[in-house]
Amino acid sequence: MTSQDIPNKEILVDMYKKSVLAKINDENARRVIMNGSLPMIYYSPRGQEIIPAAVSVNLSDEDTICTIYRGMHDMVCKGVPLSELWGEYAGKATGTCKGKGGPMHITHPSSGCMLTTGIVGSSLPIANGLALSYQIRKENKVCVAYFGDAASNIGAFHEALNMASIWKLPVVFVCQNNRYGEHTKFEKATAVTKISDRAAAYDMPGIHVDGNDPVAMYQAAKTAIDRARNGDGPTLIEAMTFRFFGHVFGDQDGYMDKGEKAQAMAEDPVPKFRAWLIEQDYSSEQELAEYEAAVDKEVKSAIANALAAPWPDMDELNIDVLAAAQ
Ligand SMILES: Cc1ncc(C[n+]2csc(CCOP(=O)(O)OP(=O)(O)O)c2C)c(N)n1
Ligand SMILES: [Mg+2]
Repeated sequence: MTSQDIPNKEILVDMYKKSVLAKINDENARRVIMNGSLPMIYYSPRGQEIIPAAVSVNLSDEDTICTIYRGMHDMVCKGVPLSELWGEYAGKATGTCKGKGGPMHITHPSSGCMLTTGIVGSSLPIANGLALSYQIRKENKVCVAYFGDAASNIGAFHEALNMASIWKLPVVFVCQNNRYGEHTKFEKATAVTKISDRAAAYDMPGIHVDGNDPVAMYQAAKTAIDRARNGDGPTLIEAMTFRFFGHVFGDQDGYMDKGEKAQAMAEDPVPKFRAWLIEQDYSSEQELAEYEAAVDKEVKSAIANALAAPWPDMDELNIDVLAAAQ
């Protein structure tokens, strides 16, 4: 590791701001579901904020991501505008996909969010396709594929790693290992102890990292993104984390070990990062509190605007589709 790999104060504060934006956005999502103002299916990524925050500070505006149904943090950290994100969650004409995608299919190419998918494992081969286009066009861009631990047991994961390796694609595979795939414990469904070990089978580096540790996660992301950008090929990152709210928000968590969730929540990575920044004198209570209040206001206003926005026009049914109805 060189001194360049140690994030400076500005990067650390930027990373915190991204992670707390994700946390506040999630808190508001759960609030509007619970109070009945926005009935939507929601896969909370709460607890996993540090991973996309650390990845995103290493990406340019032109770089892209492909993510999954649990990708709200990944999207806001990459810069998908809150107004359009919430418009899509609410199924309104103001959404990223004009209300035709809904919560599981957010796409916003201008901020680099190329795909949100509900098909487990499919973010990886699609990220390969994007990365191949950057390579052919000689664009200095990188694509990040986010996915979960259970996705590493799907065929598409293995096919994508193999292809990315033989073609040295500018892609980074970021596995957010939150210890569960739906209602099944990671250890029960996965043959390896470390998913990062699977990288060896495809002749690429595999990094196993504490995804809740901001500095370690930053270094892992930087190493992999620099490698991809320099033309040296893909990396598999396995970022260890924990999912606070069950598979789909509202599930009763009966399949989880007693106490493991409480323990993970007691170690909440976002307030921990906040306290560390203040303790190290990288930021102040006042600066962070002001930012958090402003972000909360911004999220609430995006939600209010989405709820008040019009539904898509009926004509939209025949727009953006391969074949229009006669
Ligand atoms: C191809 C496919 N198989 C099965 C499912 C059903 N399914 C939805 S989420 C999920 C678990 C995925 O877990 P993981 O990859 O760990 O991601 P997480 O939800 O924990 O973020 C499964 C099996 C699906 N959506 N797609
Ligand atoms: Mg999982």
